[in-house]
Amino acid sequence: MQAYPQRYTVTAALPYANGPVHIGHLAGVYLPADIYVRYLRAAGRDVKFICGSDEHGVPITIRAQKEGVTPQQVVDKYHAIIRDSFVDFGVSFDIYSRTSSQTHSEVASGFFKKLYEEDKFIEQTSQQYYDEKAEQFLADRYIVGTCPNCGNENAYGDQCEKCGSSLSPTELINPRSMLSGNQPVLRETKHWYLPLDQYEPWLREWIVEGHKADWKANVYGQCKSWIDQGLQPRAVTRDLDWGVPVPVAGAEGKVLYVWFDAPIGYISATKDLLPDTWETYWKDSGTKLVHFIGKDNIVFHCIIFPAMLKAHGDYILPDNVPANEFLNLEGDKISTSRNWAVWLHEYLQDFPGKADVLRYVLCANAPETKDNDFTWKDFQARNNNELVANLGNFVNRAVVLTHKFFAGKVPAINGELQTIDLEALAQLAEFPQRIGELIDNYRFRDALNELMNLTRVGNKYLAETEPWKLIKTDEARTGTVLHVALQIAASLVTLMEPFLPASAATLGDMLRLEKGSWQAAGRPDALATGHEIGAAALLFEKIEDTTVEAQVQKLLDTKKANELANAVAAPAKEDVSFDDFGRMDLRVGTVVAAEKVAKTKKLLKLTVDTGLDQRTIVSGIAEHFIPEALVGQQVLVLLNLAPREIKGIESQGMLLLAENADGSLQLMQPGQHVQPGSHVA
Ligand code: B3M
Ligand code: ZN
Repeated sequence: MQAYPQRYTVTAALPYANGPVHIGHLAGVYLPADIYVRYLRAAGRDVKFICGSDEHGVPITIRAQKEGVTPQQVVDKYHAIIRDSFVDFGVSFDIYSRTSSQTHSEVASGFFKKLYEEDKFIEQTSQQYYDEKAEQFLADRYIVGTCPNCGNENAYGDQCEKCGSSLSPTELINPRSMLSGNQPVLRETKHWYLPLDQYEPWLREWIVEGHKADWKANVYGQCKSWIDQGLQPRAVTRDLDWGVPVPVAGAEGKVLYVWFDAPIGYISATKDLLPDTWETYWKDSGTKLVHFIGKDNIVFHCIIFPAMLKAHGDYILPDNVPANEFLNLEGDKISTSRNWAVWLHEYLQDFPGKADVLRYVLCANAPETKDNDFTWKDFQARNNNELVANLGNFVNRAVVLTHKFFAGKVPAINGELQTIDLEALAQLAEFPQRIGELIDNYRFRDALNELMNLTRVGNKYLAETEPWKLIKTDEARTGTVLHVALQIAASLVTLMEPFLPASAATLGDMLRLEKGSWQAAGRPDALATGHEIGAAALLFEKIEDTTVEAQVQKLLDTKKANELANAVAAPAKEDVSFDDFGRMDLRVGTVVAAEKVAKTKKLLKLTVDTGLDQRTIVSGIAEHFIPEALVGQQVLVLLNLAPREIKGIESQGMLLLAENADGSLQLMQPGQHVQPGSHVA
């Protein structure tokens, strides 16, 4: 028997409460964490699953400014949306707390104070960017400029999102303030720094020597390269008015850096959950601490937070940090600002009751070792070919046939089991351990694939024994077959649950079976002979082409909206004199007739009442306007454009139109009815 830790503390990155959560968050962090925890619980281990909203820091205050509300209103709004999404997707936290809580402020403050009193920080006055107009120091994301490494003009003061390099504000070329757009000036300010350089030898030993074998290659690799580059002291305070105040005299107007306070949020949330026993989950060496995060958070969880814990001295260190890579969406990086995402709350509006389908697809295609792509085609294919045709089909056949041939009661085994039965049961017996080991090793995709292999075993067994035919010749043997098939189905109630909790519960109802322990899941006697099962229900249903096409269209619309929003206006033309302009005779006219010009795609022939006359104007707008709809419309006309012949028609003027970046056209019209012939100037 393998020795397991006495208990587990499992954390999932605290999402910033500055926006809803999307499929990238779920695939990268919350789903693997939830699968892990649900499995541990089923295996009878003592585990606490901790999360909450990260409600401090510049991402929140910037959002507040954008929405014109207070930071508190921002976090209240998004905390609720995020919390509900997690509930809806079955992410089974033991607590979902928030860093604006009283407990958190006490714990974070106390943590800082202890380090401060024990002289673990360096105090340093330095020059930092200050916005004179906004009268504020510019922390992190309040400052943007050109990345010195890749030339990205919109790099942040702490990080370039294009090339991923970590920056300090003074490295930016042409820095500008996010508040006023002005060029900031340097001013002196005092801050406290965690001297990471002093922890370098220890970190090297702990990570490079200690965790080379058991941490994921992507995580280990990032840590090693950080350490190899040499660690610098890192400021843990900021000049901001939103956050946990620095609990030291002379630090007015300063708060803890969000990346100092947020990971302590794991501790304070545990304290909220277990006011009396939280310390065992953080200080007892029998506890295994595991952080689930996305790859952009690796340095904070593997280097900075461990150094903080080490400096404090009372705490255990993470045993593992199984960070995932990124999930892309239809070939493009998921982006909140570009609205290039599938938002969890919106998904459930479009696919009510189908949280498990998304869980399945995101786990089957999880970015465990490299960035991966989510596409709606793949979503549909996995649902239809794997969930419906494999898992759902197996369960459905076993349950429906039991109702049909044996009045919904588990039939007895009649006579000796045959080789084919024994083989199926022997295979069944191996799955719990096989799937469990993969989950224990953070290999969730492989674990899910094994679960599907078990349903393949079930389907193959039914395909080979053909109970639907066998019943005509041998009812007793048919009973044996369905008995065996039902045992496989019964094991799924437990083995599916970490991945597909809602469907596992539905299957449990169908079989009238409570989920059991992980270890017992492969046994051949989960359902006793004579046990009456419940009605068959559909676990999964086919997703049609039109449904996924609508989702793809939604993304295309987003792309188009982004292009329009980002379109740059064409450069200005050369100056013209007032006299030149004055020579143009611009008038208001009314369209009195309109028709397509025969044998052309683009041309319309319009008759316009100009107040002086009724004249013909040929205009290349046939792809944008229906002729009938133009009749009666007022338009602006350049009257004295020299007449020219177009397709044999003399055009005597020109209509004024505005052209959008996407090429669509809009008539220029007076806001109210104007007498035809009125001058425009
Ligand atoms: N809120 C960053 C993020 O959402 C941050 C994680 C904190 S975990 C302590 O990516
Ligand atoms: Zn860059």
